[in-house]
Amino acid sequence: MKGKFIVIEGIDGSGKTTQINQLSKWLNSTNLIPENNQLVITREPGGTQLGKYIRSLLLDSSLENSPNSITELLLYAADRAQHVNEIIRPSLNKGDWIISDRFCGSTLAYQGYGRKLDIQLIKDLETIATQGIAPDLTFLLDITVDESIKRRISRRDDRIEKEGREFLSNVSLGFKALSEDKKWKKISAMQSKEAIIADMKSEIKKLLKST
Ligand code: T5A
Repeated sequence: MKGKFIVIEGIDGSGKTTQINQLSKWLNSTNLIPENNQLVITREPGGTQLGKYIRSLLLDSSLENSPNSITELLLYAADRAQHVNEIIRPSLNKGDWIISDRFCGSTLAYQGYGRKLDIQLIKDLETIATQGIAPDLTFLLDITVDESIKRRISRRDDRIEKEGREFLSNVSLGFKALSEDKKWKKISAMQSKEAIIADMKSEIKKLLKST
């Protein structure tokens, strides 16, 4: 793969969107991305047209009969398979850079540690959906569960956010464990927005030096 694939993970409200906007401005103002290539900003679920439909099925909190845990897992896997095939693989082959708001780590954290689904099953689906594509760099934006709840107080919760504090605490523990296992770059997202972006820029520069 010629391009670079960067993923931002974290619990709800950890500041992923905020930091992706900042990173995008910064990267587009540098000459780090080769001249004939571009920066692709995307997300899961919902990075493709099909994925947008899947996203609304997954996050709609008004559904009378919401998806059961296995259906939910399969919908996230279907969204990812489409995303990898339609956006991620072709962009990386062209040499483009990708920043994705969430990827496989979110499924391990939410459906594995949150829903307590079988981790091996999740990994098997990950293999099917990604066909070997993996990020070059994953950031975990780490905030406390209290801070996550505080930052989202004025907004309506989606179906996953409605699961509440205990679920989110398990997801948060999952992210911390994954970040150690998988050597992600864990950044305290309790810092100012400026301090967080400075840490991220420095890790991206290190990635480029090492490749
Ligand atoms: N999901 C996803 C699964 O269960 N399994 C999976 O496999 C996948 C891929 C997706 C949902 O689906 C689940 C996880 C999610 O519940 P999403 O759109 O990714 O939904 O959901 P969120 O993570 O909730 O996205 P948000 O947009 O709500 O959160 P962000 O992007 O992390 O946070 P952001 O940047 O919008 O910031 C939130 C607020 O905090 C402020 C911002 O101004 C904003 O008001 N803020 C800060 N405040 C103080 N200090 C800072 N440093 C701040 N940074 C941001």
